[in-house]
Amino acid sequence: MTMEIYYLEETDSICSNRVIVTLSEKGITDWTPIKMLLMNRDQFKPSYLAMNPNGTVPTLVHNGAVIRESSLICSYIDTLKADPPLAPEDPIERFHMAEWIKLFDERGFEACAVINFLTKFRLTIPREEFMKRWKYVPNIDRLYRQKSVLLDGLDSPYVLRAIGAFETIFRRMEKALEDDRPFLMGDRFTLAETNLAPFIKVIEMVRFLDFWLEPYPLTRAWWDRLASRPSIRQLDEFPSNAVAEDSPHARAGRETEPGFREKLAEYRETFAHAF
Ligand SMILES: N[C@@H](CCC(=O)N[C@@H](CS)C(=O)NCC(=O)O)C(=O)O
Repeated sequence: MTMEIYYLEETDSICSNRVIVTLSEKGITDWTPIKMLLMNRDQFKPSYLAMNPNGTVPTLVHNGAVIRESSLICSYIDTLKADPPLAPEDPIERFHMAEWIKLFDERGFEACAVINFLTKFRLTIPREEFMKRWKYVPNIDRLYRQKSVLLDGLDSPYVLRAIGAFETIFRRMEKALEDDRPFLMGDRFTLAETNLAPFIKVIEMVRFLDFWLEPYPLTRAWWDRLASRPSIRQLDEFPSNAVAEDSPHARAGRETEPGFREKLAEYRETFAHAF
């Protein structure tokens, strides 16, 4: 049996880290790491595109079979070994978990990418790097989003969209956690956690998490529980971590915070009815 994982080993690589956290929680160590670098445009090399025509990372290859899409890769990993199970036993609850993951895929991913682009990528990486990369991006949605956020910063409409996505996620989490359950699906840590934690990590890296979660104390406590797990703690050992106060994420976050807080207040005032 062989298992290769093409991934980015960086603290803010949200989709790769979903897979890394899931593997750690399952205690699976017999896999071959194939590290990619977006700045080298590894994701657009013909041999990679032949496996993953989306030109995105991660990709898992198990005994020659290719599995794409981080949330599907995590579900696949959970089937490889029974213990510990990362999904509820009850079939209905399994669908409820899938509903969370769908929300994180459909809205959380874009929102998290926007926060990364608005802060670290916009303020610390030369624009020319992106100009070179944009020539290859095979997906028009991704291209327009990246350009809009890098060129227009806080004025990009994607910023308010990103705020809205996380506000929806946090409001729903706060409600789900009202019955004192430690994790989204109850007593068991599941794929709902492995699929969301890397996104929250980025918000923490740019130092937005403390003020953003002020109205969501149960979600805050949920994150504190997760952050102490070895599977999540290891992310701080990867390159581009933001442990230091002068790290690119911390610096770019501090610079963006005042304008971002205004946008968050604007969203909360205008969309108080949204859920
Ligand atoms: N829906 C995909 C999205 C993967 C994705 O977009 N990954 C980013 C890195 S976090 C990427 O590969 N970006 C390529 C680029 O920006 O050119 C998944 O969940 O696997």
